[in-house]
Amino acid sequence: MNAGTALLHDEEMTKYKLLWVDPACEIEVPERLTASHDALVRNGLADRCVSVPVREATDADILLVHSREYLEAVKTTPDLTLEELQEFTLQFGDVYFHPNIYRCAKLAAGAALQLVDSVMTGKVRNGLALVRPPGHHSMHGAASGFCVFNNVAIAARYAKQTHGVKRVLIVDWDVHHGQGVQECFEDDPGVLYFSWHRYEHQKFWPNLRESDYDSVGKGEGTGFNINVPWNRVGMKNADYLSVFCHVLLPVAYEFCPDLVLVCAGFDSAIGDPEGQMSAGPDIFAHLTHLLMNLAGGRLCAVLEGGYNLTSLQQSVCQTVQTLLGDPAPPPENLDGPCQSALESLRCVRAAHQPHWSCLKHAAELPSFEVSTKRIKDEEKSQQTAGEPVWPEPRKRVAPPVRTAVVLPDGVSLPDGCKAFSSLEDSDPGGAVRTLSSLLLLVEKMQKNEICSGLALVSDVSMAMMCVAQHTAAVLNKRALVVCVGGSRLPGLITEDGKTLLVQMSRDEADEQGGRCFVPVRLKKGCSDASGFMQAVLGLLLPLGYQYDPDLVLLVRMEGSGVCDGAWLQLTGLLQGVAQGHTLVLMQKGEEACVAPTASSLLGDAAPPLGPLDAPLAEDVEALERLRVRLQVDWKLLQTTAPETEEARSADANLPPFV
Ligand code: X5A
Ligand code: ZN
Repeated sequence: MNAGTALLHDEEMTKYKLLWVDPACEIEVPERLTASHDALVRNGLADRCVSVPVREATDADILLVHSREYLEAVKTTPDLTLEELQEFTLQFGDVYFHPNIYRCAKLAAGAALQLVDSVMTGKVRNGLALVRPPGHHSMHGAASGFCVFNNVAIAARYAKQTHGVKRVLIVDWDVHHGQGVQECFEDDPGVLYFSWHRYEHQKFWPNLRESDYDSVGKGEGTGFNINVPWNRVGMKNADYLSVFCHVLLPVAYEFCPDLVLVCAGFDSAIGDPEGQMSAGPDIFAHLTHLLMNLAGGRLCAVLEGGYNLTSLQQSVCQTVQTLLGDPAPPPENLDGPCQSALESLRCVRAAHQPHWSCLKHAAELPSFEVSTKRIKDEEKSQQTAGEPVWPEPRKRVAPPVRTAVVLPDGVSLPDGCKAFSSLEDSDPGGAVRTLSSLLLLVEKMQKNEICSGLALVSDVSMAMMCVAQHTAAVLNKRALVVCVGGSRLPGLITEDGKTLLVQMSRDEADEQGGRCFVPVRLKKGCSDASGFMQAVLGLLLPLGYQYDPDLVLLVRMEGSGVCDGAWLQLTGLLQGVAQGHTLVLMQKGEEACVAPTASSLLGDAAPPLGPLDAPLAEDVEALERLRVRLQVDWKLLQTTAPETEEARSADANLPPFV
């Protein structure tokens, strides 16, 4: 079972604040930390975490990233007078100093290091460090944007040096560009830095040319820096998810990190005065979940920004509850990405197309000028829309039973699972009993009494058909049926829109599919992990998110050929939809797969797949054709904006918060 979630917090880090008037800095307040921590306590989440003490970063730790001169300069600040502090602050941008900030900055960086130690030694699986000051803006020789030491950059260097980590992925979902992190690792192929950020064609702070999509890294590190500029405010859940599915995740899986660090800023959530975005706090459950099967689950999140205290605490709770392994809530308001997001998506994919084989088929840079007319449109729509309001996220209740299994006699019960059966005596182990157990299991999943299920059956196609029909016709619920392997399927799936069937299998007869049937045909079937993952990340996940099913029925056909690693990634990732209500059906004879699948359903991370090779060119082309055909109905599959003037100005007519 998963080894727990660390929470790092120390009241000392609330003990500095802005001592003079500076409108640019007044939002960075001690209450950011107290509100976040109080919310975790109030929701019973802090108690479920392993509390890890914070320490001060040493000079040697800080010098991993910063210059000696800068460190020595910061060391003088505790003894400065108020006037001298103000004077000292003036040499940097959008930051303030305080007599106690040096101490807090050492604790913030030290907290990140303690978290890395806890995760790398296996004391915990993952964790969150609640820290102030934040870190991602601070540079080799300068403070910036409320940041003094670059907590996450120091943690990445430290992980490489102390724990022999070879590849670190840094995901910066803060709404600002972590230019300090970019600067630090620009030429380092061992650290893949991903950042999305409000940019507005360089009109938003820190207003840097090098925050744009075409800064892809330098020298050896070319391709290992990914910037996604948001050129409009008001980005929503769909915009964020589509960038994860079509850029970050494919590249991250190809890179195969040993450790994931998150610059966890929550100013990218709705209500934040800096970000002005419209993604709900619930999106952080999904962003977190989608990263939790990388690096064997080794994920360290470190707080960066987040200035609306309500939005901040809700987002922090969503993140921690997901780290703890609770199923994610259904994502709200998933329409398609907006035109501006699609334009950014296309640019990023085009810029990285030479560097990542998962992007080999990405469209080229748009032929039109990306910025000129757009800026005028944006100026028009920058009227203030008032404070956005959003509902408080629903309380996420984990069902009393996590994973129930229906197994034939003689197959041992995997640790942590509950044996499940509909009847106590008649026909034990028989086909009828197995089926009635499955139907009852699905009903209990829909009542949220059981989260997920696993069954080993003698006729997997028949079981799939029965469960799918029952779910649609009797329970009146929507099922996403994912069929791994197998040949041509009987016409089982109803055309009532209650069932969406995706079949991933070997290239066979040319089948068109339809609205309810998506045949994903791969040359080598499911045995090629690269092609398989490409299909899962770029096609199946966005489809699943957009379809928003009540149940995922994951069917492993006999002789599917899927490799264990890819199968477990699929099982893990799919639990992000349908609130983790996944029922896995496997054919008798696949006993060896029961325990690892059960472990994934229980919330354990899948083992890393290893760096992925390039998928077969024909598979890439086939998937691309399928994506293009389906994107008409499923907008989350879009990766480019239509190049018409009409479509391009569509966003500008929307009020900022919809
Ligand atoms: C960590 C962070 C924001 C700085 C904004 C300056 N910094 N205008 O979110
Ligand atoms: Zn920020």
